[in-house]
Amino acid sequence: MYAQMIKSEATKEDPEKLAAFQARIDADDKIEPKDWMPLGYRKTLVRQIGQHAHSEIVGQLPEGNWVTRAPTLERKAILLAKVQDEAGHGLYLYCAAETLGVSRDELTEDLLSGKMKYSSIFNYPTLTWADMGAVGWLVDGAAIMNQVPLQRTSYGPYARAMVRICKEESFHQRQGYDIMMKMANGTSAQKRMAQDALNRFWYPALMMFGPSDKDSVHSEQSMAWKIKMNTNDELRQKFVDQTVPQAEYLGLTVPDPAVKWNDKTKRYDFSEPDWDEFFDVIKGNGPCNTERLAARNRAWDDGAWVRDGFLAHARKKAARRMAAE
Ligand code: FAQ
Repeated sequence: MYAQMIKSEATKEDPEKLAAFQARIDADDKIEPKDWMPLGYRKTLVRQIGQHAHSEIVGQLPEGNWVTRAPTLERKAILLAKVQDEAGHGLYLYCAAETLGVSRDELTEDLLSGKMKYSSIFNYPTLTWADMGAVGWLVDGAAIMNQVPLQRTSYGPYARAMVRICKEESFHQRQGYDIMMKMANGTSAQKRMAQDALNRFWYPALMMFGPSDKDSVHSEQSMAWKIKMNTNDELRQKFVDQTVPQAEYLGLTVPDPAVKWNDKTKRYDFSEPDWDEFFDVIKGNGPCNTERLAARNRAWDDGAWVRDGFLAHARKKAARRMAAE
């Protein structure tokens, strides 16, 4: 249905309509589902919101891996709540995408077939309990850095979904930092685990913001449409500036000898991630890509009986209603 809609809309767009649309964006008007919008705007939103939703859903897997092995009942309850929040975020985002004319089933099919992307970060493994701290602190920390500005994004349903998501993400980040505090101030073995988790998650967290600005394909147009509010490099720098002092407070070392406060720029200097690794991961060759997609495909197949049951029930109800009319 989405493909058909794109086809039928893919005629030359009226320059007057385009100019009026851009004027609304420039005036910080919110665009709502029934408003006219350029095809490219709609497509970009479906891509970005869809990828974001998939990231929330696939993002449950690395932490779900530790729910049964959390060290205390309290930690287990907190982690469980966090993972459930991520599922909720996925649902708000799929709903926002649906307002653009794409169905959740279509988006899910594109995730399961590998056609649509999800965040690179979730293709890295979570090897120890300290990784739960690093994920909350760094991964949710990077997610918030990106998503707080998206509360002002031009598409109304996306901006509104983001408000609630950001509130929950900030709790997630704090719970991650709390785990790191506990471990960094624990036994020397625990501190080593915390440092090891920081070592492994630092660069993948920096990659979450996307390729460097010179290699970003969509930033310029997405920023003109206020689908993105900042460039990838701007947000990455803000994240480094916020996170380095937090690592120092923990007594941990960021695994980059080039990290240094720059008095002239009033920012931290740091090394770029390995972009070859990033592009390889988003092509499907990261350490856990196969495992993650297999897990989501299994969940979809295992849930078929629930979907079939609901559909059969809905059909039966509709048939009864028609017979009564
Ligand atoms: N991973 O031209 P750009 C979370 C792709 S939520 C994979 O710069 P754009 C919560 C990009 O799609 C994390 N692919 O792209 C949580 C494009 O390829 P395409 C998700 C990436 O869209 C925490 C190509 O590279 N957050 O973590 C990545 O303008 C803990 C060129 O890049 C969002 O989705 C990447 N990291 O900027 C859950 C936020 N970066 O599509 C569980 C919304 C780039 O042409 C546990 N999204 N690519 O084939 C955005 O802000 C943007 O989409 C960016 C990328 C900034 C991610």
